[in-house]
Amino acid sequence: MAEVKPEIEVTEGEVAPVPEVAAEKKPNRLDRRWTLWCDNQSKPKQGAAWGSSLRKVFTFDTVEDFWCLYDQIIKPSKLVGNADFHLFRDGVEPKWEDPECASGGKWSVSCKRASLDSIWLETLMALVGEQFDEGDEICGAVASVRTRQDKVALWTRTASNEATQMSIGRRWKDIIDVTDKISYSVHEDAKRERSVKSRYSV
Ligand code: MGP
Repeated sequence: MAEVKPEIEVTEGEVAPVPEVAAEKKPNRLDRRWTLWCDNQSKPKQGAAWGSSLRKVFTFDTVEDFWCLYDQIIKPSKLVGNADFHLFRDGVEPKWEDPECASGGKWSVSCKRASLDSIWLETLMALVGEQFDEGDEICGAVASVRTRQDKVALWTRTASNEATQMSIGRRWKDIIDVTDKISYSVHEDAKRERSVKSRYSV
């Protein structure tokens, strides 16, 4: 009987790579690493500083890990009242005090509970999929469950750059497909006063 030659030569002890399978299994890298955080402020401890219940959930940098996380974790609409999800660039804390956020602000949209999950998912995909021309300006996004009205916010880095913020706001509004006006507020203003006037709107 004629000897059957393997298509890929292997020496003893080596594992032959099968090109197609190896290519399929290679993870799809994202341009950046992202971290999901959760903040459950439903039962705040008396005297506890804001942020003391903020926890890192998971950091990822592949499409596969993003979808795995998304599938495994509860949707924001199922969070208890007064809780938040934050998806931020890895290394940036979802706080006004973080150096990347300190001079920034946020675009925010109030929504009914029924639209919270879809707005959040569209926003997540826009972030990890780098759908903003000004990607370096984006710090992250927050989904907030509140008794009054739920909210999703997009945090950006340089509040003073009106042209950049307007461009991001228009793009985000288009992505999440809302028709009502959305507005931009500055973290520095929020630090000073409870009722914050919006700086820009689209
Ligand atoms: P919030 O959670 O962003 O808004 O901030 P919420 O709960 O929807 O209420 P709103 O009516 O103010 O929009 C609520 C409060 O938490 C703020 O007024 C601050 O006292 C505090 N807080 C929120 N953030 C995001 C920060 C932060 O980054 N740093 C600090 N030090 N306090 C914050």
